[in-house]
Amino acid sequence: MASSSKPLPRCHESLKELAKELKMEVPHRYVQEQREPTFVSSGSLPLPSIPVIDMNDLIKIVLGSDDAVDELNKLRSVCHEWGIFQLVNHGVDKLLVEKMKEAMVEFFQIPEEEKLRYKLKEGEYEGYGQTILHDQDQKLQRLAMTLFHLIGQAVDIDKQEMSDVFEDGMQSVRMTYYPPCPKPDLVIGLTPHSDAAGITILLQVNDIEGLQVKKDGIWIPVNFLPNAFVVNVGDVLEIMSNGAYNSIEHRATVHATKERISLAMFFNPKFQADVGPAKSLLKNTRNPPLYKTLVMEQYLKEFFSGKLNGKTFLKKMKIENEEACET
Ligand SMILES: O=C(O)CCC(=O)C(=O)O
Repeated sequence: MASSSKPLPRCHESLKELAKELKMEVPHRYVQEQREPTFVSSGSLPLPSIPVIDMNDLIKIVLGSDDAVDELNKLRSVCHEWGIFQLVNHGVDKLLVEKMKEAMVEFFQIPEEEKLRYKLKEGEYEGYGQTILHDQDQKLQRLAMTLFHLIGQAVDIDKQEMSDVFEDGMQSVRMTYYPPCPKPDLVIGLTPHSDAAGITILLQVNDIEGLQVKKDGIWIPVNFLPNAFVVNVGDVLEIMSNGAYNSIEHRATVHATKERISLAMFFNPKFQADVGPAKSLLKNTRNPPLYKTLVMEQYLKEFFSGKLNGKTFLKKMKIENEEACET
């Protein structure tokens, strides 16, 4: 699943095929007239780095250690201020991650006709999803569930409520191939958006950077740490936390001469779960709900009925002041 459709028009040729045909000109339909500029570091203004969360430290909380409170506080402030972090020591075997990456590179080399078998339906993405994750699936789900519990605990959402929403929830994958583009400054690889999911775990398959996140109105490139998973806070967590967390708006750029491949794994609530401010949180904090509640099925329908456009869908989920007075 995930945040859908770039404003790029749907076209029958694949991006890889198109890239082969490209000489020096970018077809007009791919040109982004008004791309917001990227942060440029200088001596006095170094590139802000995405916070790092160490799973080994977080695990102490799961084990019930009292001296791990700082780690939980760090997780809360990172999810609030950034909505993205690099997770190190995540426990997923390095070799298996390498295998997944190799499988993805191979996937993008298979003939187009064969690849079409995996293509997502119209109205979803111009990317491909498939079960390359097979071997890793359970480990990744367990990791995601542990993160959900900790992220919930950090803002006073009951563990049981997180389990009720996310245990055996929907998981989906998007692999995206970004072909080299002779004029990278003119195009955007993936339109700015936040993910509809609870969390997204992102992997970059080769070492070509391209992910950028919007922090305090500025687009910052993400330098992936070796062996780390980049974890995005999605809209569902912003809603469940009643705004204590912020989903991260991100986009992807393309490289002038090199292809880039990314894998986004989306961890979502169950189809029947309510997506709304967590009941235990509202009770524990006595705050009024700032977002509406929709059943996940309906939430997804509404999300995918619009175009990818920053965090506009989330705005629609917000309860306006007058509505709040009525409830
Ligand atoms: O390619 C990337 O690094 C980002 C991918 C992404 O944001 C997505 O698939 O939703």
